[in-house]
This record gives sequence, structure tokens and C-alpha cells, in this order.
Amino acid sequence: MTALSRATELFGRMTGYAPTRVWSAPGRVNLIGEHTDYNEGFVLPFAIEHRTYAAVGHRGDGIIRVASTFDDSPVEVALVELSALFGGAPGEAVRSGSVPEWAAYPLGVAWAGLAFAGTPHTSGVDIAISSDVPIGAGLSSSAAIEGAAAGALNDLWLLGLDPLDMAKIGRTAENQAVGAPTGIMDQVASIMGENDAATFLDCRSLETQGVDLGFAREGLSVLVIDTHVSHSHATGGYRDRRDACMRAAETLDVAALRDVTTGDLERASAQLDDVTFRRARHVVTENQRVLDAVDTLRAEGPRALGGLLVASHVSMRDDFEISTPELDLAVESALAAGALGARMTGGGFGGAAIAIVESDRVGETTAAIAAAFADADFTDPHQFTVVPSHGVLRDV
Ligand code: GAF
Repeated sequence: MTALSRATELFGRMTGYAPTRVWSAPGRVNLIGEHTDYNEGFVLPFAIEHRTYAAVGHRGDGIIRVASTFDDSPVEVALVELSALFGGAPGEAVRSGSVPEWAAYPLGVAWAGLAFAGTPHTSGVDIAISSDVPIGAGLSSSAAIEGAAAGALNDLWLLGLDPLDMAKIGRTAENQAVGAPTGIMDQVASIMGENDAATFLDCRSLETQGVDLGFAREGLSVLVIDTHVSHSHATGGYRDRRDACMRAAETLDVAALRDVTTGDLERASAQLDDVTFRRARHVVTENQRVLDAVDTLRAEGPRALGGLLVASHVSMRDDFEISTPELDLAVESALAAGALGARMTGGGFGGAAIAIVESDRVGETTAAIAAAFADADFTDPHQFTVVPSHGVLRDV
């Protein structure tokens, strides 16, 4: 059964009738530009073909009810209660157990969407969600839920939101309702993705440009190596890295690390302690690598990207310190098997790496990576290829 059928079937079981609309949004792979979004820098992600579906229909009683195929119990909240639920400290409703984390994504989107549109909406809604985006793999299953819910509710409730508004609403849901202090990259990638292209996003101006990738034309595939080491951005290291970046910007007296160039790094090293300097150096050099990757793709195509991807991984491993032994092994074994480039993707501390591989060598490469994991006594990674795909859309 496809995720679309599962969402439709779940909606029917919950309500006894067919959904009015089904919308879907994809997960994403970030090609390059990690931990640069909340520093107002540059990112280059692309949406993938794995999608999350939200089947929706009106109900007349002012209740929002969400159900999903990854949790048996539907969650119901009165729409007028959403502000009280999510308006306090970030993530409080989840931490206190008032809502399960998965439900905070669609409920948070409903809350932020209504507030953004300034609509005091009283008619209720049923939402049934199903997904084929791997969860906890660093492929942004969360942005996919937010994008699908935002598309569906915008349509059903006639909120009049444009794609960038929907991305902002998704980020608000994630930051405030779920309590994960993320940037806006994943939501923009999921909502605004295009077939065969990456989305080049300036996270300060929020301007986007599609950049042609041409993997298929060049006989290349993007391999995802999911290490099965799961991570959460609502806790721990992600927040710590973000705080270090904010401290660095404050000490360097700039609005954001976006305003520091590679030429400023020597001066910055005298002003920051060693750890904070290395965190800042990752962001500053990563911003430059994104700009270089866009130029490289346009001038030479995807075969020339490998060096930038590897440099990005090394910077995340040594300066930002967000890689894991499994991610390092995924990258090293992919490169040893002939990949043109490889790096961990997403927020780090687990999740997946990507490798650009000749399409006719995918089988050999995955076998070599699996053997390296077995030798190291690591869990067998889940490996699959992805293609750059379109963003949010209405399916039914
Ligand atoms: C996670 C976050 F959600 C993004 O906003 C981004 O910061 C990324 O980690 C790191 O580049 O996916």
C-alpha cells in the first residue's frame, strides 16, 4: 500500500467518509550548507521522492483531530485551545506530555497557520497522516509533515498563504510547538523543491533560485546511507552548536556569522576561544562552499562537486564536531569504493550520509559500505538512492 492510500484509508476509518483533499510534501537531502541557515547564510538542499501525505476534511465542531499511521491514538484539541497549548515556552506542550511529539507538528502548523493568516477559524478539521520518509534519518521527516499539513490546511481553510509563508509556518511549528530550535532550510526545501534541481536559498533575504543538478544526465546517482543512529534536534547538541554560533557573532560584533568572510578568520581566531572559533570557522567556510558549489554546478556540472562535499564533511567532523563514527565510516567507505564525493547530511549526531556515485557502480558501492560496517561491528546501514523531486502539492 502506498503512503497516499494509507493516509486516505486511515482518514476513512477515522471519519467514515472520504477526505476532501490530500496534500503531500517530501523529505529532503541537503547537498551542502550545514548549520548555515540559522546563521543567515546559504544552503543548497533538494527535495526527494519520499513523501508524507495529509488527508483532510472539514468537521463542524471546532475540533482539530489528527491521526497518523505511526501512532495508533488520534489526538483531539479544540482550535480555540491551540494558542494556550503552544503559546508558552517552546516545546512545553510536548515536554509536559499534553501532546505527543508527532502530533505537535500538524497541530503546530494549524496554530501557526491560523495566527499567520489572522483567521479566527472555528470550523474543525480531521487530518490523517502517513509517510514514506524515513524517520530520524536526517532526511527531514518533520518538514515533510509540516509541509503536507500546511498545504492541506491552506487549501481547506482558504488561508491564502504563499509557499514562503507556508515554510515560515512550518518553522514556527517546529521551533515553538515541538521545541526544536531549527532554521528554515528544511521547510523551504520541502515546500519549494523542483524536479532535477536543488534549491539555493539565501537564509537572510529568503530569496531562492533553482539550480539544475543534472545527475541523471551525467549518469550519476545520489546514494543515501542511513546509519540508523537516530538523533533529535529538540535536545542536546544541535541547540549547543546554535548557541556557540550566536556567541561567536556577538563577540565578533556582527548581526550573524553570515557577515564574517573567510578573510576575517585570522582576526576572529584572536577574539574567540578555540572551540567557539572552530564552530564559527565551520559556518564561515561552509557558506563559501555553498557559493562555490552553485558556481561549480553551473559552470562544470555535478561531477566537479566531490571536493566541496568532502571538505564540508571534514569541517563538520573536525570543526563543528557533529559527525559520528558511523557517518565518518559511511563517507570514508563510499569514497574508497569510488564515490565522487560524500558527506554527512542534515543536523548531525546521527542520521545519514550522502554519496555521489556513478549510477552503474551503485551496487558495488553499497556492498563495499555494508562490508565496512560489518567489519566495524556497526548496524547494517539502510542504503537507497534518491532523485531530486518536486515540493508540496495537492494529490487529491
Ligand atoms: C536540521 C535543521 F532542521 C535545519 O534547519 C538545519 O539547521 C540543519 O539541521 C543543519 O544544516 O535539519
